[in-house]
Amino acid sequence: MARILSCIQPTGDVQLGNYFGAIRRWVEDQTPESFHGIVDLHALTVPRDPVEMRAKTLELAQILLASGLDPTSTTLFVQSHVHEHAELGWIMGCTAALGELERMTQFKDKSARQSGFISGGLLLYPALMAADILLYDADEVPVGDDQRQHIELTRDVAGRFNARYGDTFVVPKATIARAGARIMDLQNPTNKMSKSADSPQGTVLVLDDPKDIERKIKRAVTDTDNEVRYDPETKPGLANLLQILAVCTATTPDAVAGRYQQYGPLKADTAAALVEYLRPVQRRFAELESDPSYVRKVLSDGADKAQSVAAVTLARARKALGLLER
Ligand code: AQP
Repeated sequence: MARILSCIQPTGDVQLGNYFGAIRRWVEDQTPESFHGIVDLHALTVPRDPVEMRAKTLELAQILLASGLDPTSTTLFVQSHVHEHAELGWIMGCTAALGELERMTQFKDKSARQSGFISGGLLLYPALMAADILLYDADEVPVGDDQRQHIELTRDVAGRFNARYGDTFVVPKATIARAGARIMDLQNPTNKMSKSADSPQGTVLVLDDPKDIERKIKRAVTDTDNEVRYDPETKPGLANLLQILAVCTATTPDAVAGRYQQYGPLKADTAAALVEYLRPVQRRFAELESDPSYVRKVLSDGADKAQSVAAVTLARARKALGLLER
């Protein structure tokens, strides 16, 4: 059974891309070998409001459980509860080259978008992410397409460490879904949908009211030739809607495209399908919201389980590096 590790940041409201690219796959593929972290330390690459940080961390755990993660099988934990992440993160920062980190697309995009202060953490983020993955001897990392480059870096630093200090880490591979791996912003369909993008009308939130979901889908930017065809290059807005409907109806974008002649009915059906798709998650979320102590207990148990694995891997890395034991 493959060991699976994948994480998500409590950086805002969970959007449809997070759900399609990552969360739904965590749920579908979960086994006792699945580890999923809420990576709060990653969220600190930009200054955060502390009150919101706590609230968003708890809310994200509730969304993950409402989505169907089963804590009797999957290990769900908060990254900062397992100190081994920060420690191996430093070691990985010393294993990655500066040039490698500077080449990361996400670093270039996010640093270009930020005016003024850019934290050192934004550059080091992929080193901490490598640590997140390697601590759990993960074979597979189910992520959206935007994370492909970070997983490649993880593979490179794991290989480099193993070559320098002896076989220590499992070299993982990214697993990317065929549909839903890159959901685009509905208003700017050449940009990926993102929690932190300032595009409220282009971003569908998992907890959005059905009326808002309908409105956002119906106003999604498409093109003017009104020919229904799956072509992400020349028709990115339409391709995005076809992807969304394909995931909701468990088929492929091409198959969905074959059923429509006009954009209007396609948009109406996509909105309706998405509302139904998210309805059970929203219902379970409302139930869990009223019981925060249950969620806190899940996270506490999850941290214990995660740490029992992470500590063994970190000890192996420390030994390989020759760090003196106490
Ligand atoms: N648009 C997307 N389509 C498909 N998958 C996506 N993911 C993110 N956006 C899309 C996947 O969601 C998982 C968790 O992402 P994250 O929270 O770690 O950060 P991110 O990739 O940077 O996602 P966001 O929403 O854009 O967050 P912010 O705005 O905080 O940077 C990952 O597996 C990711 O691939």
